[in-house]
Amino acid sequence: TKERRTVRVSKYLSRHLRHQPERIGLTLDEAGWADIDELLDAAAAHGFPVSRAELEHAVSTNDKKRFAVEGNRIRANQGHTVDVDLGLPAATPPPYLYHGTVAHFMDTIRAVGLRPMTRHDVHLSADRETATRVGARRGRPLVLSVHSAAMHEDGHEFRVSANGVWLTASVPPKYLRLP
Ligand code: HQG
Repeated sequence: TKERRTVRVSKYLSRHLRHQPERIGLTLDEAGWADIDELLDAAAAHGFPVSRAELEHAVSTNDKKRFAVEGNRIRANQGHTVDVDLGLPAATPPPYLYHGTVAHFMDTIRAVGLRPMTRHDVHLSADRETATRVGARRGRPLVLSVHSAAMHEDGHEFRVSANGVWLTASVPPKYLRLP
């Protein structure tokens, strides 16, 4: 179906705009932008032809607004493992933010707090529903509350991505309220 094709295109974009641009010979600039024509040429040359219309449809209908398009460039709004500087300004978080995870990470999280693991930042959600969905990707979701106002007061920096994901370098255990 068209919808399944769109999800495939979105996953292909995520893979190459967040994690493995070099896999298709694509170069991102320091802020994570790729030239759309270069991306489409690279995808076609590597066995995954995508039309400009399909790309635009995948971007505009994306459930999490994962991508930004500006003129002839595109980037992922968050979730990178490659080294990029999105250039987001530091922002004041709401008093609490939420993180969805699963039980088998909890011993480590209790001991060392939330770490970015393979990504650039710890990803936090503004509401419990979103955090629940994030945790549910891995199993039965557990939602942790993060006392972001206290962190901010103590000098931890927060940024918010263009699609509303809150990002911070790490969350020490003392700011976590565990379920
Ligand atoms: C866990 C998706 C052990 C953490 C989602 C998570 C999100 C620890 C996993 C975005 C830990 C990392 C990010 C510690 C954290 N010890 N485990 N100290 N600290 N963890 O995928 O937040 O669909 O890198 O709880 O919706 O799950 O791709 O992060 O389970 O927005 O756009 O280590 O990815 O967005 O996993 O998800 P991830 P995440 P997209």
